[in-house]
Amino acid sequence: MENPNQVVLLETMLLIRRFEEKLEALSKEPGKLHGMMIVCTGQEAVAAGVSAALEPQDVIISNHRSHGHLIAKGAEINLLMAEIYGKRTGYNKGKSGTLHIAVPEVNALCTTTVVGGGIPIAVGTAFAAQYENKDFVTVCYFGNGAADEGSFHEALNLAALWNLPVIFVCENNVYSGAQRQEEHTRVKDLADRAAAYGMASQIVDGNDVQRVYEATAEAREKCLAGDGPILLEFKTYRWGGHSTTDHQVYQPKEEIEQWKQRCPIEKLKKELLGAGVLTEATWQQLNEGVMKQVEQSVQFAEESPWPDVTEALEDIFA
Ligand SMILES: Cc1ncc(C[n+]2csc(CCOP(=O)(O)OP(=O)(O)O)c2C)c(N)n1
Repeated sequence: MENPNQVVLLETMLLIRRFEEKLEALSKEPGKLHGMMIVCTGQEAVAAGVSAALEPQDVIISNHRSHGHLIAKGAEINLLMAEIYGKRTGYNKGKSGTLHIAVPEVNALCTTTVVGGGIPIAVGTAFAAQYENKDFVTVCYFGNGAADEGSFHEALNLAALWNLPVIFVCENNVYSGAQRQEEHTRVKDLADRAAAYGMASQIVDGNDVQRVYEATAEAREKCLAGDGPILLEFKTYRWGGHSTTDHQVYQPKEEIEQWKQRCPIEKLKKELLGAGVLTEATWQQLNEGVMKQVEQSVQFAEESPWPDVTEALEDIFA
C-alpha cells in the first residue's frame, strides 16, 4: 500500500472547503441557488482520505452531506455546480439539485437524503460485486443519526452474514440535525455495534486524513480478500449548523472553537510546511488555484442553459 501524495490530499480537502464556502455565500444571494445547502465543513478529511484509498471501479453511496464525497471521488466541479444551480449541463441535467446527485462516471451511484436509506443500497451493490465476481468494494457514507435507523441494523446484519465487500463509513460529527448523539442513543462508540453482527470495526480520528486513508486502504484490502465487511467510525465534527438555514443555537460556541483548532486542513498544512514539502508561497498558489477553479465552476453554471420543459418527464422510471 503506497501512501497517497500529501499535497493532493491537501488540495482535495481545500477544494471541498472552498466549493462549499462558495455554495454558502451563493445561498445568501437572492435568486442564485434553490433550497438549503448541506455542507461538510470541518469533515473534509473523511471524504478525501477515504477516496484516496479507493480505485475508480469502487462504488460510493452518499447521503445528504454529499459534496465532499463526490468531489473526492473525482466528480468535476463545473458539472456539480451546474447541477446544484439546476442547470441542463449538470450531472443529472439539473433535475437533482444539491441533494440527490449521482455521478455514475466516477461510480458515485446514489445520493439519498432518506437518512439510513443508502445503507441497504450499498449492501445491494456489494452483493452484485460478489455475485458477479467483480473486483470492487462499495463505500457507504452515513452519519451517526443514520446508525439509529432500522435500515442500518438490517443492512449490517445481512452484509456480515453474506461476507460482502462493503465498507460502512460512519461520519460521526456529534450531531444529527439539532440533536447531540447522547440525546438519541446511549452508545458512545457506534463502532461497537458491529460486534452485534459479527463484523469487524475500527474507530478512527476523522480529522486526520492520513489515518482515514490508512484505515480505508486496510479495509479495502480485507474486503477484496473476502474478509469484509467492516464498519469504520470516523470521529469528526460539523462546524456549521445542519444546513444553511440552521442558526446553530444548540451548538456551544466553545465546542465549535475547540474543533476548529483541530481543522483537518490546517493540520496537514502545518505538517507539510514543517516537513518542507510546502512553503507559504506554494500554499498561496494552491489556494489561489482552487479558488480559481471554484469561480470558473460558478461561471460555467451561470452561463449554462436551464433544462427545457419538454425534458421534465424524461429519465424517470414510473
Ligand atoms: C428517514 C429520515 N428521517 C428524517 C429525515 C430528516 N433529516 C435529514 S438529515 C437528518 C439528520 C441526519 O443526521 P446524521 O445521520 O447524523 O447525518 P449528519 O446530518 O450529521 O451528517 C434528519 C433527521 C430524513 N431525511 N430521513
